[in-house]
Amino acid sequence: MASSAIPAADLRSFAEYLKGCKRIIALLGAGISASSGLPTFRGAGGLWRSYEATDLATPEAFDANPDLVWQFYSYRRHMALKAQPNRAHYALAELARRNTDFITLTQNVDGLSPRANHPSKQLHHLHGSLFTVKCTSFYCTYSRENDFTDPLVPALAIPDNTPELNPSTDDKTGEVASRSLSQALKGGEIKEADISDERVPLPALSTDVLPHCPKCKEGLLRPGVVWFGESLPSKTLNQVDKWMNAAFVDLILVIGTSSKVYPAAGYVDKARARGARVAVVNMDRNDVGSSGLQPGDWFFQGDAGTIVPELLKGVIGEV
Ligand code: BJW
Repeated sequence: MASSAIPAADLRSFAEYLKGCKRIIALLGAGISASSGLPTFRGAGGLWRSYEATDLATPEAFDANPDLVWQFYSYRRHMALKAQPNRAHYALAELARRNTDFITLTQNVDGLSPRANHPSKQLHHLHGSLFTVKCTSFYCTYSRENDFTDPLVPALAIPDNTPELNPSTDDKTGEVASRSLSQALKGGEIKEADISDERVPLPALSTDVLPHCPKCKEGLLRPGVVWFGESLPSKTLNQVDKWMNAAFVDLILVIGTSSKVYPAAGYVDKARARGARVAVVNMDRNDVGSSGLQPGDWFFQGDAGTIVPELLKGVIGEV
C-alpha cells in the first residue's frame, strides 16, 4: 500500500499541519509528470537522442538548428498528448477546488495539470506550454494557444517505423519514455538498457517545411515555452508576487523538481520568508534546493503520483 512507503510519524505530522493550513503554494517540476511516464530533463530520464534536453531548450539552439529543436518539441508534444494525468495531478486539482487560497506554480509545459481539470485561475505556468506557438519575427506578435494538432506540419510527423511512444504510468521516472525518444528515429527495437552514446543523424528538414506564421507569412513559428536566458511571463510573475505578498504563507509543496532552475526554484525561499513550512516530494534525497532542508520541513522520498494523494487525503479524500 502506498502509505507504507511514507514514514508514519512524518505522514501524521504533515497531515495534522495541513488541516490547519490556509495559504498553500505548490511548485511542480518534471518529476510529477514522470509519474505519467514523461521524461524529465536531468539525470537518466533527461536525454534525447543523446543530446542533453537542456541544451535544446535555448534560443541559440533554435537559431542554429530550428529543425532539430522542432523535432525535439514535436516528439514531446506527441508524448504529452498520449500521456495521462496521474493521481498527483488530480489530487492537487481537488485541493485547489476545496481551497481557493491554494495556488500552483508549474514549470511543466505538458498540459497534464489542465487536463486534470486543475482550476485555471489557481494554476500558473512559469515556463509556458508545448501547445502554444508564437512567431519569431521581431515585427510580429502572433501567438496561438491550445493548439493540439499533432503533427503541427506534415514534416514533423513521427516516422512510420518509429517505436510507439507510449508514456506509461508504470514508468515512474520517465526513463523508458526518454529511451523511446532517444531511439525514435533509429526505427530500432527499444531494449531495456539501450541509451545510445552516438548522435544518430536526424533527417535534415529545410526551414521551408517547418511551421510558419499564418499572420506575417514570413516568420518561423517556435514553441511557446521559456528557454534559458528568456524572461518568464511577466503577467504570471506579477500575479504570483501579488498572492505571495498578500499575507503569510502556511506551506509550500515542492513536487518533482530538481530545484536548479531560477527564478522558479527561488519561490521556496520566498515562501519560507513569508512563514511557510516546506514539504518536498522527490525520488532523489539530494534534490532539495540550494538552501537544503531546515527544521520543520518534511522530505517524502518516492513517486509523486503515489505520495501526493496520500499526503492530501486527510483534506481531499480519495482521488
Ligand atoms: C521525481 C520522479 C517521480 C523524477 N516523483 N520526483 C539565479 C542563479 C543562477 C542562474 C540563474 C538565476 N536566475 C536566472 C538564472 C539563469 C537560468 C537558470 O536558472 N540557470 C540555472 C540552470 C543555473 N534561468 C533562466 O534563464 C530563466 N530565465 C530568467 O531567469 O530570465 C531572466 C534572466 C535572463 C537572462 C539572464 C538572467 C536572468 C529561464 C529558465 C527557463 C527554463 N526552461 C526549461 C525548458 C522549458 C521548455 C521545455 O520544457 O522544453 O524549463 S529548462 C528545464 O528545467 C524546464 C524545466 O521546467 C526546468 C526545471 O526542471 P525540473 O522540472 O526541475 O526537472 P528536472 O529534470 O531537473 O528534475 C526532475 C526531478 O524530478 C528530479 O529531482 C527527480 O529526482 C524528480 N523525479 N521522477 C517524484 N516519479
